[in-house]
Amino acid sequence: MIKDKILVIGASGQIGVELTLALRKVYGNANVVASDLREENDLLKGTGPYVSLDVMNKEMLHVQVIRQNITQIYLLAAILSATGEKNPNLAWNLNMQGLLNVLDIAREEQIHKVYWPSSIAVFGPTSPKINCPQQTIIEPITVYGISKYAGEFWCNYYYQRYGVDVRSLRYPGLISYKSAPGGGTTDYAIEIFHAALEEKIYTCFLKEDTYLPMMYMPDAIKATLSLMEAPKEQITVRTSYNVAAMSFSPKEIAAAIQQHIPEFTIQYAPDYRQAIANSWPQSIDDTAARRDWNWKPDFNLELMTAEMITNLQH
Ligand code: NAD
Ligand code: AKB
Repeated sequence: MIKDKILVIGASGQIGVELTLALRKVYGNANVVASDLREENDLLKGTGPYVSLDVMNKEMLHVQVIRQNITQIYLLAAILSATGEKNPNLAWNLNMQGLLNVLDIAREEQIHKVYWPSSIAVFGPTSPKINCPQQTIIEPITVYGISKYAGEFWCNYYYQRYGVDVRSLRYPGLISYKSAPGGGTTDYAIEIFHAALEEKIYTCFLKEDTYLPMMYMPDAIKATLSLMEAPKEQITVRTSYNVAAMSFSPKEIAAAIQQHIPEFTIQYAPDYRQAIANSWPQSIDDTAARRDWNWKPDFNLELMTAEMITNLQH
């Protein structure tokens, strides 16, 4: 049996840190190589190999894949929705070229599996708002959403044409306490916890009734590992799977936090991110993920809030 050797690209980011640690538990520390453009995250230090790597430099990436005998690649390097609107060209270039570099190398080196996350940002104002289906009208209005939707079809293309086993999830907004978020519209749902514990007041950049699909990081890691471990014949979606856990508004998460910190207050000053949030669905239908690889989340708003507060207090 060939032992898997994994390369995580973008390992110092919000998902990368936790996914790298989770993969190291499953595959062994030495078999998961973390890489990023920026320096190694403190939580990764001493837990396994780290290389400095720019996914835009295809030659350097190729050398690392060969040198390290890589058999699986997890590509997490991207520019998210809010930062993307400030620099659309940069977002398009990184999000597209980074993916194409990885897919090409995966094809040439016969990499066993590739993981690449998409997002609920693929959906646009014409998509259904409630329980947005897997397949529906998809007309994104952000450069991030456009790049994710195009990326989904590149994944499907490399699978259909070259047999590259690339798998993908449309993550909702991810909430976590270990590493900071990287410039998304859903980042408010993390900032609010830090503000509640430190200043006891939070000024939210979205309106109080803005519902968005969200997920606690342990569920996102569970979904990712389940998808990647599922037998190939069970994967029926080769663009990207909808995955859902919870949906709430700023007003509702503030109320959940007040259950633990009664003196906490929230005020609202919507900015350019409101238009991005308005274009996304409020909730997502993830029937295909539940059917194909038994997806089921563990955390709702109350459980996630209790865990976030406990963990941030320590
Ligand atoms: P992040 O911004 O926290 O992390 C991305 C990492 O990629 C950073 O550490 C950054 O230094 C690195 N990076 C940037 N350019 C690079 C380059 N040229 N070469 C190598 N590394 C580079 O992002 P994240 O939140 O961890 O997101 C990871 C992936 O998941 C992205 O594709 C994102 O679109 C997707 N996603 C995230 C969320 C979320 O809520 N966090 C939701 C949906 C989808
Ligand atoms: C963002 O807000 O850009 C991300 C996402 C939902 O893709 N968190």
